[in-house]
Amino acid sequence: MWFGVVSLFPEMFELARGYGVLGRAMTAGSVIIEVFNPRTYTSDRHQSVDDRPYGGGPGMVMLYEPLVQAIEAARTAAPSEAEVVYLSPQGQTFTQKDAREVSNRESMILICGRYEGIDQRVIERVVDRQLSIGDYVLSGGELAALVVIDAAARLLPGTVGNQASIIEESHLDGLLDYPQYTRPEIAGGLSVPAVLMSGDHNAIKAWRRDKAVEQTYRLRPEMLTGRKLTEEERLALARADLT
Ligand code: 9WO
Repeated sequence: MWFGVVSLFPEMFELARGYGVLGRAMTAGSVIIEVFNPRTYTSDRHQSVDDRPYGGGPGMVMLYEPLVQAIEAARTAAPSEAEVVYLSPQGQTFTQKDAREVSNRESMILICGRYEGIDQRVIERVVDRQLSIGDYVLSGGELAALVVIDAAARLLPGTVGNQASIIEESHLDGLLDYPQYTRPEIAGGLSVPAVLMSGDHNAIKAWRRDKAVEQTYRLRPEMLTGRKLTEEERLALARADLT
């Protein structure tokens, strides 16, 4: 998948190449990140990319022209028509469903703002959609863009470690993960649940599904109240004495 990223800090995306699943996907070429720096598209002697806000107030606002030219360059370089997404706290919250949807695309353009934001006319003229990764303010959109790229990259077929864990994960869709254990058998005075040592794969599967439902109910009940429970989930909660 191809990501065109518009950012004043291209090095932040090169860093990703060095680490883990996303790094390997970049090295293997299944994820291509091409950065377009608005600084390249300035016309004044100081290569200005920002200016003071009309109406006054603190900080600076990213200029329309360099930003739109960088976005146009990204559009031209994209292998297919790409949606233009602005990472901002004003967007809808990015979810696992969005990650899956992004991973099914061939290309996407991500705009990373800096300073106090970008000229509103960029949003009106070229941005298709705003996405937020959560309700907090960062110092720029780059880390949010990397979150979107990372979440989509690990879902791409051929990404190392992909298949088995992704299938397992989508099987327990909308639920938190079940508890995991590894050696030794006793750690901190706590034993591994006996069922996991039993070798009974059906019992292990059932236990994990029960625990996923139970953990979700206990830790993030709103993830369940937002939708209808499946019969399996209702039974799991009953077994845990939670309903
Ligand atoms: C700064 C600011 C200062 C005074 C009054 C209002 C203000 N708003 C902002 C602001 O939102 N700055 C943003 C910094 C401008 C766009 C890039 N920045 C950003 C993106 N911060 N946080 C995000 C972000 C993106 C996606 N998901 C969560 C947060």
